[in-house]
Amino acid sequence: MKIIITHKGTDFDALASLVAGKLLYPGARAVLPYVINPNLKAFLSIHKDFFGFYSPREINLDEVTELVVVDTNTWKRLDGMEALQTRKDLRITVWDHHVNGDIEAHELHREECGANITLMIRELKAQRKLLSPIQATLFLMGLYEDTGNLTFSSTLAEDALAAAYLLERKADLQILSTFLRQAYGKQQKDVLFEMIQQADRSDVAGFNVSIVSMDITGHIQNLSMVVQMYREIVNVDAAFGIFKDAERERCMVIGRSNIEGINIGSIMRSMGGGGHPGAGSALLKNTNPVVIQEMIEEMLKGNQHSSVQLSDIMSYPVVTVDENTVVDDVAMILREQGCTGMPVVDSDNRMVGIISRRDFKKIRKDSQMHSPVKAFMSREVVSISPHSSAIEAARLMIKHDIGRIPVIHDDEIIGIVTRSDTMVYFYDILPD
Ligand SMILES: [Mn+2]
Repeated sequence: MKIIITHKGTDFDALASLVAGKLLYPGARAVLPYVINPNLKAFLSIHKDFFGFYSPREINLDEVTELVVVDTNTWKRLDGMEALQTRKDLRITVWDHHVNGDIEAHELHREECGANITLMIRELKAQRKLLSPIQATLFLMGLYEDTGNLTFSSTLAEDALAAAYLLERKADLQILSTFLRQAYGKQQKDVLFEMIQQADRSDVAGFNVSIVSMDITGHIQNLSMVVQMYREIVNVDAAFGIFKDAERERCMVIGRSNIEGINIGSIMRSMGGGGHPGAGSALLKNTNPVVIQEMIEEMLKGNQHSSVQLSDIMSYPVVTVDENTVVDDVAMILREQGCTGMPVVDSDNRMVGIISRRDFKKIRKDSQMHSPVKAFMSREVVSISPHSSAIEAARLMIKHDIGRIPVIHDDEIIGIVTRSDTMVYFYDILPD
């Protein structure tokens, strides 16, 4: 007898992998562990008969000759399979996206990617297996749950391609959101309550910060939302939650910041995770929460110095034009420089305005092309200090609908920051 088995505390990725296993190994029995995640119970209460799972007690382990293990690679995560561990005659196949494990497989399909189902979809595609909409829906639930809707930093391009494939196979997003998005349920409420009970605040490098560590079991959805709510409730500059999952030997670190001085994304990237200035997360294996807390505090202290200033990304030297230059000549300079606008200065080299292609639209008559540029330039000039951040520059650009901001230091234009400079900062400097 060939059986397919997955980890206890079964989540949607594990369940999806069991069903995918049935497609890849026709005739094999899929065995659902006794202990499954709560949100799975709701789904299975409706779909159980459709999938035809076996319970461990329905399987006579003596009859098992072949074992397919999916979404785990660790004996102790299996439910009711202890007797198999010492069997020498057992042929074992493993499909897993976790790195660690102690199951010695004869056939091993192990790769790090966002969800285990992604690996199995690759094989289903290769074998041209047909998927029903219900199967596609379940597979997408597994994929979305394990990748946080493709937002976790562990997500690979292949996960997104697998999601696209499942949507083509008519995965039902309506059903999916019913079972997956239990946004603020009991689990989230319990976590938030425990965080608030701890509510440690400390002053780190002048920032009001709260770092809370707690133990969790299994995957809890929307932890990032809980950390966000926590930060708002305790009203700190930045909040961090360190969630230790002892069973999986890992810590999920989630951060939220409300101020520019703390860049959560860069802190998470230095711990192997990812994110944006205001929000991010990292998944650390075999690490102790105390060490993680110290790492965060160290980075908060160093953050001020390591954060990129505008002077690092601005363009310079800056081409300027004198306010008395005629419009015709300014147009020519802009063309030659290949830019769409530039600062206008007076005889003391102080900035008095900015001229951009948009200002040229004010010109109605040809004769005006011989007027001095000061007649058409914009006098309301937004400028910025070299010590500001790229985020501040981006905010100013959005607020004033402008594409370039002169960088002024001691009344002097020392550079100019453009949309493309800020784009380079937001995309290129960030490691993947
Ligand atoms: Mn998984």
